[in-house]
Amino acid sequence: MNKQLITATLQNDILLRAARGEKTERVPVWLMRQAGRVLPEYRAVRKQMGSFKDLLKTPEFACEVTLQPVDILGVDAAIIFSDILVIPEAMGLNYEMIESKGPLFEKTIKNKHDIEALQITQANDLAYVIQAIKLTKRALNNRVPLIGFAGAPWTIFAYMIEGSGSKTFAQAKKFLYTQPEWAHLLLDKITQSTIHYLQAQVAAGVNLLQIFDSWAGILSPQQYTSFSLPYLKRICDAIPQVPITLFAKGAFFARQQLSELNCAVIGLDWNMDIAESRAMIGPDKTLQGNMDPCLLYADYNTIKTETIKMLQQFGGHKHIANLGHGLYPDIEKDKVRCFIDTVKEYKI
Ligand code: 1CP
Repeated sequence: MNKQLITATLQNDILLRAARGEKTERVPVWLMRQAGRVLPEYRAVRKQMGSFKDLLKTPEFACEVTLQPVDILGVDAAIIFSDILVIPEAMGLNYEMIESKGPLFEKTIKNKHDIEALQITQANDLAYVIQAIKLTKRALNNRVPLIGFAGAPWTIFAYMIEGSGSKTFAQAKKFLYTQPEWAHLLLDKITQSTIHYLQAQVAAGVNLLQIFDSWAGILSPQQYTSFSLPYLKRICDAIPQVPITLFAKGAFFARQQLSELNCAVIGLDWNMDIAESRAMIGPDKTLQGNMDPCLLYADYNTIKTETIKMLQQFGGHKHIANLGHGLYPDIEKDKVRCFIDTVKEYKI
């Protein structure tokens, strides 16, 4: 029964086919942060739950908000409602999500001793996420694929050192320059934890994985080569079962190196030129992205014409349409739908 559930055919598998590089009848589409404050339906569940973390840790509600964009917006995939910060928490660093400010950790990593005290996450440590995935798979009833995700080791490292969001992540970068050996030890522990966590997500039924390296762009090319790419490589090599998307925001300098990793899809942000990216990455990988999220503040006509221009530049194949970063919470739902409908109506 369980095996049947996992191998059952999806009614809409266009996103998976595009991720595998197959020709598709149209361009598939989903949006980073598609579940969230953009939807009044999300805000209602969120209000009922009280805090963001309570919502995250209640599988029934996490499942409900994961399904919302599939039902309301018509996207070609669901992404499990969770956060990249569940890994630092499982390793021993508790955080609070402060309303309209972002995450705040009680304790940060300062030295070797702090790193040694961290646990390596095991497959069953994040049972609430795994339970949410299982519930969501059942509720989706094979309509569309389910995307699992985690933060890239460097991005998780940055939050663990800094203790909150930051414009520069100067403390995290200082750690790389002053304590490189311990930085590698911490990155290794995060990588092991992330691999266990992603393997558990795959076992629970996710069809594709995305790794968010949201703070890739603040590193120099040399630092990225030393402190991010080897860990991304380990993750890609450890999970051959499902296609992996690497989204390294701002890492325009690393596009060629990313193309050498065992991933199926590379996410582009809106600063990255599409033709230049294709030339650097080569013909094999599927590309995802890359509309400026702010386009969705424009009028409907502008949204349509700019979306069509983007689709033409990607060329129709080996492309998964998305924004170049997450949706902003104050964008109108109908504008989001306009972007999605334009992609779905576009004739390759
Ligand atoms: O109730 C709310 O609206 C809180 C806002 C919110 C939401 C909706 C946060 C706080 N996290 C999430 C969910 C979330 N986070 C998803 C869900 C699935 C979906 O995409 O629909 C995902 C994939 C994430 C991933 C995530 N969390 C990233 C990587 C992607 C990115 O935006 O670069 C990062 C950096 C975080 C940390 C985080 N979580 C929340 C906030 C406000 C932040 C950023 C803090 C900062 O600026 O440093």
